Amino acid sequence: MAITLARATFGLVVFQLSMLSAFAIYNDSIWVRDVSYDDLSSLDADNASFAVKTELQCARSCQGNTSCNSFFYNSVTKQCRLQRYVFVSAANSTVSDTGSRYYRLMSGSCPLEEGYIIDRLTSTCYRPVKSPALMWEDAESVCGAAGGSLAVLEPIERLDFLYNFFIRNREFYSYKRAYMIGMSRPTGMWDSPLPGGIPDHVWVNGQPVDFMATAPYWKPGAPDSGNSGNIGIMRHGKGFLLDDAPNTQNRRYVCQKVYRE
Ligand SMILES: [Ca+2]
Repeated sequence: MAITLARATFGLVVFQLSMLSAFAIYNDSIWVRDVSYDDLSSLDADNASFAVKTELQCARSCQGNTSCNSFFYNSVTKQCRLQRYVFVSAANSTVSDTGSRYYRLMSGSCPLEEGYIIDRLTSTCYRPVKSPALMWEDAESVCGAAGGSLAVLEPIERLDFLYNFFIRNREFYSYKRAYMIGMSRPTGMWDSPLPGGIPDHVWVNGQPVDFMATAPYWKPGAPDSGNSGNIGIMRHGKGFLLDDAPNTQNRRYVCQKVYRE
């Protein structure tokens, strides 16, 4: 892919990467503009917008806030809006805002062009993979070969980030196209100290799933697939929620890696 570099004033680096343009600050963090969001802004109310004179100042504000992973800057109204959650395309949570531009963080450890989305708050990046769909074990191998694993979504901030990514990006928003995550039941059987048994799902890092902590993010009634529910998935229902499912078919999946500044 051709990348053209041009020196600009104040030590900024401006370049074009396919449909993306970008600028760098502090020599190591690069904020990439996604032109598909030109003249759009976020409906998110969690981060109020504020006035700054330049998009570079907006970028610096984002960089100084570890819960900020992207930002909108409007050069007409001078409004800067920091975003925890990330847009990648075909957003369904944006509103028209003439003059607004959207920027995401570029990282050598989690390349945008490979489909990674970055969560600085938990020092994690994720890569939702649509194709080829794989069996759970093969998906885990692919994620491992990339230096990570299938997505481990505790502590809860991780689950919150990925949930909010899915519900903001329509191209991922399909009930039939569930995404496998790094949750499984290695024993293959529900532990049964109680009548009917209780679920014994674990994350791929060995930690048991905390069903109390994650309860708001489960499909109502789930886990509900009994002895066949051997893997964890996320899919569209009322939100984009956790479910358990039989490990019997190829599915989409979400890899994760450690993000380093
Ligand atoms: Ca289920």
